[in-house]
Amino acid sequence: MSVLETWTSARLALLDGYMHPLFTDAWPPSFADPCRYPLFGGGKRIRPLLVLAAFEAVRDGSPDAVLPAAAAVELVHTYSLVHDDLPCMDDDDERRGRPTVHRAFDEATAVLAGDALLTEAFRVLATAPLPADVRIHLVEELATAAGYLGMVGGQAADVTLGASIHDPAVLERLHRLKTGALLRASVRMGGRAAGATVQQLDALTAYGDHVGLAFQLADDVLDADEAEDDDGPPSFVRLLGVDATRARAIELAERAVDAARTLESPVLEALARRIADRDV
Ligand code: GRG
Repeated sequence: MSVLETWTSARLALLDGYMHPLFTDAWPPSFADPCRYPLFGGGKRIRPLLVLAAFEAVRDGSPDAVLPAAAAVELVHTYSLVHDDLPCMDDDDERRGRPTVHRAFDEATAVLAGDALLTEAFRVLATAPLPADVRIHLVEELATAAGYLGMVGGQAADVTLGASIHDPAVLERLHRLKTGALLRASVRMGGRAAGATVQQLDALTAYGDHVGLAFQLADDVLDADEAEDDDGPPSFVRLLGVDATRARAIELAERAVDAARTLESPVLEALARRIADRDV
């Protein structure tokens, strides 16, 4: 096992231990199922791993105090996928090789499960064993990245502009919000929870900016087949081609690696490379 794999499996076990009791008590009892189904449905947990890696880049010792923040970003990410799959958005029948939540349950239940996942993120974050002023900053980071000024804004741009985008700079702006903002916030939240200095937070922010866009470029490379379909979503592969899109992802990952080096974090370095060159 590589150093990254060893680190990742230990952190995923901690995270799972923290997240497993979520959405167990419910009334009606059946409402726990559509909430747990996407949350424990095979996600890669990239965002919480970034929270933990950023925290550990700044502070030695146990990462227990940051587990609620790591869970919170995964909860927001999971809600976004549930709502993105709905008939009124992408109308997808499958995600991660299984029926989407509205297919496995029904549409109203999927809307409500997404709502519950999003709201639970902020309840969990508020319970983190961190000083109150730090928790407030984390709430602000997550709300900004997830909402009007971040992921939801990016999704609104996607819904509104969609296939009319022909300029890579416009597509980049959209994706810096739609997918990049939550990844960037993940590293910033880890850093802020650990008490990062201004310099450390700047390095983490640069890292998060580069990794946030590299993630989407890599996603477009993975979905390169869709770019050949005239009705497919706007993508970097369609505008730049596969080779240039992959090259840009690698270039951004190397810039993230430079930022990780200033933080002396081999885990952040390895994560940046893995995100830009992933095969799932
Ligand atoms: C509906 C408010 C609202 C927002 C949706 C992020 C987003 C906005 C939609 C996701 C659409 C999508 C599939 C974008 C491609 C990049 C992406 C976020 C992929 C999924 O993330 P992974 O690979 O997912 O981290 P897993 O399955 O590992 O959790």
